[in-house]
Amino acid sequence: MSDDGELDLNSLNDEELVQQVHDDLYDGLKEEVEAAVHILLGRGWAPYKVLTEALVEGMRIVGVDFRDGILFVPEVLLAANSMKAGMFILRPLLIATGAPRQGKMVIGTVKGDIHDIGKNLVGMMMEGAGFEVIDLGINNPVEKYLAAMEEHKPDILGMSALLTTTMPYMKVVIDTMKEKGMREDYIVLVGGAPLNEEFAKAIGADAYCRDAAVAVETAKSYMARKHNQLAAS
Ligand code: B1M
Repeated sequence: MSDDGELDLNSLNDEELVQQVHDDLYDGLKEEVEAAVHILLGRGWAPYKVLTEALVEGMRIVGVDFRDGILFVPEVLLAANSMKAGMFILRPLLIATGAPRQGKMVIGTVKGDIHDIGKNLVGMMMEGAGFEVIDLGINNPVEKYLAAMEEHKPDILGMSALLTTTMPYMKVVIDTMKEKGMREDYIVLVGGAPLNEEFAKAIGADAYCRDAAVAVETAKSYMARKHNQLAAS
């Protein structure tokens, strides 16, 4: 503690500082979260480690108390804004890996759903892995996905949903792609907390991605398959 009673984040060891980020995220203290992210990076932490151990884990704790009715939407919004501020610092570091160009992905959160932290994270990690990412934002109706595929001609369509009420909309998009005879032209990857592999299979997606790291690995392996098929034909 400093003389004026303020906690000096620099005085905390790594473990205490990560704990403090969880608390500050919970309390929606954006500036404190930003300061701690800078300190952890300054101590040589890899951006991905800061992201997962400090920010994502902090948001997981927020999610538990949101579910249990201890936190409410306004508090969770503040926590989300603090998380985004931390992610904003990490973004250039995560995407500046100089990875060779892998392919192109259009990604968006489905209609009726405004959760975007996970989608943003997937976008960042994909960029870091060498993918060009076109982010459609939140609350996307099928028309918006179709227009983006037409305009950008991506290799991959990524969809995110965080609500059990919005995840079925992914099937609407995939069914429309089938009706238009364009389903086979794209690799469709889906993700979001309430999804699982079974659901992805049932709606006709190519794969479910549990988290951003899995999304990158899955995208890479599908791109390799696509290139092999093209080479063989
Ligand atoms: Co919402 N919310 N929320 N919320 N919220 C959840 C999802 C909930 C599980 C909370 C709970 O009850 N425990 C619950 C859903 C319950 C259900 O459907 N079964 C819920 C609810 C109910 C609601 C409202 C209905 C609340 C209300 O109004 N009464 C409302 C809905 C609004 C709407 O969308 N129409 C609402 C609103 C909000 C806020 C606006 C306050 C805020 C969102 C702010 C924002 O995103 N800008 C919010 C938040 C923050 C959450 C929790 C707490 C955290 C979500 C998050 O950012 N996680 C969440 C609790 C939880 O998920 N446990 C909750 C961190 C993020 C890194 O993880 O998003 O899972 P995640 O993404 C991961 C993977 O899932 C995966 O990779 C990501 C990175 O590793 N992934 C993909 C995600 N998308 C992918 C796409 C891919 C691949 C992988 O494509 C290839």
